[in-house]
Amino acid sequence: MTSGRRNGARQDGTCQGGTHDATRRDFLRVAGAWAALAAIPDVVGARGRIPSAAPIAGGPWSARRPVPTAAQLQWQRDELALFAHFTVNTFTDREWGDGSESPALFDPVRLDARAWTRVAKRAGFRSIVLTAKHHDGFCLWPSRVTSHSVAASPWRGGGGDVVREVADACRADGLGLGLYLSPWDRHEPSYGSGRAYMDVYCAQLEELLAQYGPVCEVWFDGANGEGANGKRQAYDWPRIHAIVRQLQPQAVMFSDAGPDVRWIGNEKGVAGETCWSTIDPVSVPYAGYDAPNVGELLQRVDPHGSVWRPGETDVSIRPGWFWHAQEDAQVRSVDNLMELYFTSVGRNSKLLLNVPPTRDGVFHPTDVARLEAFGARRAQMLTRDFAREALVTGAGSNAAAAVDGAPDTFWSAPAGATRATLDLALPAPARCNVVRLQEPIALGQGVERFEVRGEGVNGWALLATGSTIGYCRLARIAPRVIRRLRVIVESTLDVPRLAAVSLHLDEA
Ligand code: FUL
Repeated sequence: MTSGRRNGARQDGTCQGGTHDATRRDFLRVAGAWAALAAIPDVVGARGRIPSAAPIAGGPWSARRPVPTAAQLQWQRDELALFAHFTVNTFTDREWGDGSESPALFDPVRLDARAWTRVAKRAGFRSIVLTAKHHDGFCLWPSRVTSHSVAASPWRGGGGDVVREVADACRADGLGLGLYLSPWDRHEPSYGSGRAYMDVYCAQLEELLAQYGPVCEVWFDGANGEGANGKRQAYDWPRIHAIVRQLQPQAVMFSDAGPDVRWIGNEKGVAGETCWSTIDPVSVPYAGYDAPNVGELLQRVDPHGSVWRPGETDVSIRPGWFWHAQEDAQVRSVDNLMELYFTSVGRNSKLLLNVPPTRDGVFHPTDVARLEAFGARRAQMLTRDFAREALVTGAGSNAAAAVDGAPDTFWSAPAGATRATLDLALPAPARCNVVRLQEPIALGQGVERFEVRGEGVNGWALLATGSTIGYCRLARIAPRVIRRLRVIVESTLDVPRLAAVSLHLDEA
């Protein structure tokens, strides 16, 4: 999506043998530096949603640190969302349509949104983010402000509505609905005219947010290309954000610049080894902001940032974002999906995994098999926790809460501590290869250096070291039998606190 990146498309939007070699950053560079000038900065975040801050009890920390809103907290705890890229591109074999595609192309004869949601649910995903409109401008719902939509297609005799079907299926299966509405529209004639296009875009946003029930996430891509007439569009982000806040106040908004959740800075599925949920909003002021190293900055952002804006890791299960027959043999393996889980959720981010429907409107059987195997492998790893009910000792309060399996309870070191140690004696020696740590992020994020040591048959060994923890830190360790564990918070910006310490075995 966003600030000059995106490795999913060639500059001409075609897909060649599964190799997508032009990034969006490349595209923006070619297009020139105008994007920064054209966009309207929104440096203060969303209207009325400046995150609150938690008072710090005692200690040398005089500042109040940012904390998540209820919506941001829920968004992060969901861990996994499915992305569904679907539009005329699915039928033209392109990644970026140019807006000239005929709606007659769109005819997903076996479309079954309930099949999407059932698979997503079985694999442990909690929501689906659908491309209601991609850059080509084709609307998957019958928009009243354009004729370039499903209403002009042969699908369901022109009476169909993909957004409605996906919304209903999500509701039936208890999943959240997220919607992607590309600001960049290569079909709409008013694109590049300023206010007139904003009126069209905002009308579309209002349709999507008023007609389909609760929406949990609104996804704003940062791509902002030149219109056919050579004009560039300025986006009125404050106006856009206000519509979301008014119509779906519980939804989080995603973009390079949030305001609620931020892009993680690449489309490879990799959050920073160091990954903070706090940012200085001025450092990435608007969606599509391009600057040297902005991708690296978004990966890690800023321990001293004044705003809570956790990172979302969007990545595709295939080389492209849209379905291409020639990529059917390039679907990520289960090992690879597990790796993505470790480098996203396991680095204090959320994984938004794209699974593109085929021309029939279903997920390809290979993708379905991989998703299900990914779900089974994660469940197998996480369900068995060898540290559960361990005997825990540590200064401060509630040490046993670190192993009680409840995300809302936590161990807290004494106020004023800058370093703290938690010792676990396991109920029985156990063979493990994964350590999982969590901070109680409802109170913010503080740990900036930790290490984990374990005692096995050959004595004590250093198992893992790291910087941030945040919502979740997953560390792979060499497989070994462990009977005691020591977690040392070496440095922190807040009272040392841990909501969970667990030990697992990931068996390939
Ligand atoms: C990018 C877009 O240009 C891609 O087509 C895709 O939608 C990706 C998620 O975001 O910026």
